[in-house]
Amino acid sequence: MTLALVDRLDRVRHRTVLTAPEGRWTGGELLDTSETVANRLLAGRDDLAGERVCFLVPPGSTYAAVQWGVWRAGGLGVPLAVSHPEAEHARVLDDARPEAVVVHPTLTDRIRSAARERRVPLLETPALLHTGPRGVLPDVDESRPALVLYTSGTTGRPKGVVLSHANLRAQVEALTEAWGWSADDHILLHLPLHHVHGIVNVLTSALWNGAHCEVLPRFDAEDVWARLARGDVTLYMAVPTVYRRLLDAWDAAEPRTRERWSEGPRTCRLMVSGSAALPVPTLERWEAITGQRLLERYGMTEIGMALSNPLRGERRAGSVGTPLPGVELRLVDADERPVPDGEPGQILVRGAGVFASYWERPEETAAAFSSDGWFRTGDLALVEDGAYRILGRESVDILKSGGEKISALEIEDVLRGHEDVADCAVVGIPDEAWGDRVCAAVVARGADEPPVVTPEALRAFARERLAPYKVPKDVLVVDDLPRNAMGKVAKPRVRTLFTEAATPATPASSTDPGSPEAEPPPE
Ligand code: MCA
Ligand code: AMP
Repeated sequence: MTLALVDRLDRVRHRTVLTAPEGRWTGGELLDTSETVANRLLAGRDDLAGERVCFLVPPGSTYAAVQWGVWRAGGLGVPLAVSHPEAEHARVLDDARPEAVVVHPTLTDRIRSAARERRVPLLETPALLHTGPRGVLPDVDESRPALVLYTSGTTGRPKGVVLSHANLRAQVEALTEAWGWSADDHILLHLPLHHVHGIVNVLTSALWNGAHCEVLPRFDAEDVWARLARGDVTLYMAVPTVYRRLLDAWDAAEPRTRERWSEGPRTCRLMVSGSAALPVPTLERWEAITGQRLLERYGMTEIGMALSNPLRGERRAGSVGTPLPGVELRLVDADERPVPDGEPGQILVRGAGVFASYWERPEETAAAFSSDGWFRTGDLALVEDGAYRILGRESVDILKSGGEKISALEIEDVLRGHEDVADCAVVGIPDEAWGDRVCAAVVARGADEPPVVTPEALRAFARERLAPYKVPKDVLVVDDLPRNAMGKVAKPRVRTLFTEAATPATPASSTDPGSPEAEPPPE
């Protein structure tokens, strides 16, 4: 059986489906190149049979050809983040144990030593795309695993979420129906391609529907405005930080430029925001400037998209709407009994889009599901006039910055590895631009005056070991961490250290429903 993802591309053999820094590709070109990649990866074997293939490739048509090629060879794709340092890649290699890493030559330096130390072969993309021997590609059943996406959790180190082809299909079909995707759509893509948002909501949905996906090499607010201003983009999806950046660029522009920029989005049929709470002032300002009322939706790596405001009908500010087609959702109390409308509860989700397991973590997988198969999201919400409002997360240790999920515990583990750090606590401070601003309070080892550990040295230490968005933006060296009666670090009081130290203060948007201030007492 051919994968539906492949069949769908076959229907648009002669249409342009990708515009990327490498050029324009039709569905047929993407299919042919992914077949070459699949044959090269198979190297004479019948089926990769779920072997992991990591790939470190910038967003573009090569990325798509590699991803589709891994799938067509029966492999399990593990996309690596182009912004991450080698230490993060090394941890993924240790966890996923891939049989190979496909790498774009511009990124080889970022993974060469880690791969060599682990004896994982590196396959560079130019060679991989060149036609070689052709063989019969395997039949890949939809129940087979397709992707491992790494996501931060409450247990420190990121864990791999295994999504099957059937999960991806269910997620894409739900969005196709709810958001009215068609082959006439043209979407811009500048989101990173190691997350569901960029991979499923944008790239895979576009290719599934034979639409045109235009890949920008990176996010640049002026470039995005210039593209939108041409008036041919029909769909746009981004995180709240991106909309905020676009608003800042608009504010800084000349009146005539503003006028031109504002005209472009008026021809879009839909603009979507998600991955973090959309502050109401951002929604309102965007509508005032562009005439577009953003559609806010809610999702998670483990489940894809679950809740969405309607395509047609009222898009309510501060609300994430109602369940998407095929998604079952309930709110429960601490005993996992459903709560009545108007009362807060944890979101549980069931459905064909929901993942089945974390990669090689049976205990964490078991803990993530209730006995009757509901996935525990750890997010709190309530139902208000028939629509869901997200209240925040149960754990103070999960932060969201610029749409990136971050574990405070993971950062603390790394900082504690610095020889001059005795202890530390990482918190998220509500921030208009980032959502949560990652901040670290650090107790220095020894009694030097002034302390030997400086914020800049610690940030440099973190930068070598962690993704850029996990590097604390502010570091405060303190004598002691505030603790509760049980001796546990009191994170709300750690937050106060930063809000008191801030000059001028950076107040949270009072209308931001995802602000950690909205969480219940965390201890
Ligand atoms: C970059 N920096 C960040 C972030 N991104 N700091 C905190 N949070 C971030 N997200 C750092 C840079 O390393 C740099 O640090 C400084 O901030 C300024 O960088 P800048 O060049 O301005 O940033 P950028 O490269 O323009 O990136 C900002 C961004 C990007 C465009 C908002 O973070 C982004 O694309 N975020 C989207 C992530 C996403 O797709 N999330 C979906 C996952 P320094 O100055 O120290 O060098 S959630 C998901 O998939 C679920 C299913 C869902 O619901 O969608
Ligand atoms: P990730 O694990 O990176 O997929 O991030 C998923 C998390 O992002 C969810 O569990 C929520 O906490 C958060 N999230 C996604 N969309 C929204 C939204 N519209 N409003 C508030 N939080 C959101």
